[in-house]
Amino acid sequence: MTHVASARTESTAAGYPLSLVQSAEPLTLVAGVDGVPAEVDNDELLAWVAEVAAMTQPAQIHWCDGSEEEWTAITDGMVDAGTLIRLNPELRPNSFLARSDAADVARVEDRTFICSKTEADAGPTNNWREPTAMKKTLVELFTGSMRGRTMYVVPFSMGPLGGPISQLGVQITDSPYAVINLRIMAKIGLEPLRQIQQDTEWVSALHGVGHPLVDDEGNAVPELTWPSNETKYITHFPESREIWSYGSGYGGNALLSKKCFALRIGSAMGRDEGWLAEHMLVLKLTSPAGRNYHIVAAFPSACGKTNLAMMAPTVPGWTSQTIGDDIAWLRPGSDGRLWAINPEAGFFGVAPGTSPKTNPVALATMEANTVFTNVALTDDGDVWWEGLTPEAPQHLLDWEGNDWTPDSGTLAAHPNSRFTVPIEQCPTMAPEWYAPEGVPIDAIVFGGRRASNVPLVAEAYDWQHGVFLGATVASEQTAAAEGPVGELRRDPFAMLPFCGYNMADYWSHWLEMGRRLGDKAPRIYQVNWFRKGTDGRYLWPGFGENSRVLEWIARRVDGLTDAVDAPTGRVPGDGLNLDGLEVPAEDLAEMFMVDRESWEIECDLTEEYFEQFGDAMPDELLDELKSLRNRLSKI
Ligand code: GTP
Ligand code: SPV
Ligand code: MN
Repeated sequence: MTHVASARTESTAAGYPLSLVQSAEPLTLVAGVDGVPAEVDNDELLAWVAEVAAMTQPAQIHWCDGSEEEWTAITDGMVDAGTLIRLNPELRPNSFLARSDAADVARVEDRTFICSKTEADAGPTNNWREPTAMKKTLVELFTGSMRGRTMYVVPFSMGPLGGPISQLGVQITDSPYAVINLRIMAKIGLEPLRQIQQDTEWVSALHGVGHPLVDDEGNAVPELTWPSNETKYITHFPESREIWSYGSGYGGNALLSKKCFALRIGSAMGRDEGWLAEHMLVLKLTSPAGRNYHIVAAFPSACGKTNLAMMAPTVPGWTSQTIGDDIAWLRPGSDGRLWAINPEAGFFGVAPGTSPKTNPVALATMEANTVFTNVALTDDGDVWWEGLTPEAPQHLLDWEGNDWTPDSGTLAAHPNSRFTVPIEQCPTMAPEWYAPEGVPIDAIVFGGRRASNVPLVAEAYDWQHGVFLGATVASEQTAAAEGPVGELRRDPFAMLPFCGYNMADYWSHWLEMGRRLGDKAPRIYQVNWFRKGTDGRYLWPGFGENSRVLEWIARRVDGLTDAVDAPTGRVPGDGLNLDGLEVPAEDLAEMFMVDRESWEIECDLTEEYFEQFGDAMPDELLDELKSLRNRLSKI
């Protein structure tokens, strides 16, 4: 470990406004000396770590090697400090429960900023801050913010190490919770560190919880079970490929490899370099004849990506394997097709609703080596959440650590409580997860939570129409972000909170990708598992039965089944395989019903939505809106 307790002053090093520096005492780090790994072969990295240490003034620096011993040391340390609870090792070996602060339970979209040079580049759907002013605010907040803490330096690879689609990053954090989660979510340690050589491109990601253990006067400040700060900033600098996140320890706010890098910075990289970074699951579906189909699907947060990625098909003879449950990076390959990898190495999945019925694969995945956050604790030291069992245990400690009984009238687990677990523990993991070049994509699916209007499945007429389907996704908001749960909001491509640049430019980039792929482009579909009847019940059984929809998509891809033209896209008619499924004919009809009046209202809302993008709005999507209106006028 590198001890820098004496470096109690701000850095003069490049990049920080000099006006903030009181008395500079820059720190010099040298590879192989004082706990800096000999593997470090990038001067910029050394300088950055030194600058951050001089600014944040931690008690020590720890470079993570990603080893088992390191995991054990960190988890033991947290358990001793009371910031992590070890679960019963007989029931859930090497697994832990973390309880967050009640004010730090989800992504904070109103505190998330895209700091591109111009506001137009961030676009109307992102919060924008001028980069220099934002850095000044951040430097003030980060100054001294790690006093008394260990500053961890975590090198990581997104995607299989050394793969052509993979990317490298380094997260600095003062949160051991973030470190143990990162070790599950990405490939961390000395191997990725070795790959960051002098000229290698890498993303710097600085994270601080904002709760120093020593105050400005040098007095000790008590530790908290979940250190965080009321002031939160989740900021992105797409031009310099930097992330600065302050004040939150939770999920996407703190595991910077995930939404901040793989989606927000990733999407900006994709725009510049000709690829796509998407909020998509990746799965491999195999027919009874052994033909493999690779499908990506974009659904908004907590709308069923993990479920579909781990689905157990109910259609006889079909199997499904998991490649990713949240993020896909897609690139045209040398064969002209679109190839995808899952850049993550683990799942950060929603716990509530996960049960032997809805997702047995997820339950098998988390039998050991799992970090749970904000679920309930059973009396025998295991975990519980709403939906896990039909009946709740008689006594629990809820996600805040309070006694709980079924009569409490509160939720035992937070609705955005999560499990973090390595993909390698997933019994349905496809071996292709390791394939550096990824898998060739056959179909792209868009979906959301829509109680009305949107049919169970529809096929886009062509790529441009598919981009329109993606651009017009709306979904009922879930607990994955702070905000009014249940309210219908636009969430284009399920990327509203994750697009690192102007959403209209992002649509243009997708249209351009379609032109580049030409007749090798995957087909595009829209699905909706959440349509409700007038009585408020879900019309479609969902979960494993969703395989019926994927099977129809697979047959369409191979030209083995016809489809019927409908206003919002091509639909199966009587082409869905419903053998053995008891869904009343009226329900099925309702799932595909197109109500002209409510669709015309939807078109008006789309027009209004598109208007905010002004000149950046691609004409192709305005044309698609006209075509939709035209098709509706004929029914
Ligand atoms: P993020 O990790 O937040 O990006 O979300 P995700 O899309 O991976 O969410 P996840 O799969 O964990 O979604 C969980 C929620 O969707 C739970 O409330 C599930 O019960 C519900 N869900 C998933 N699939 C279905 C389905 O086919 N039908 C219905 N009705 N609900 C579903
Ligand atoms: C989401 O909200 O879409 C997630 C969880 O996948 S988080 O990583 O917290 O963003
Ligand atoms: Mn997500």
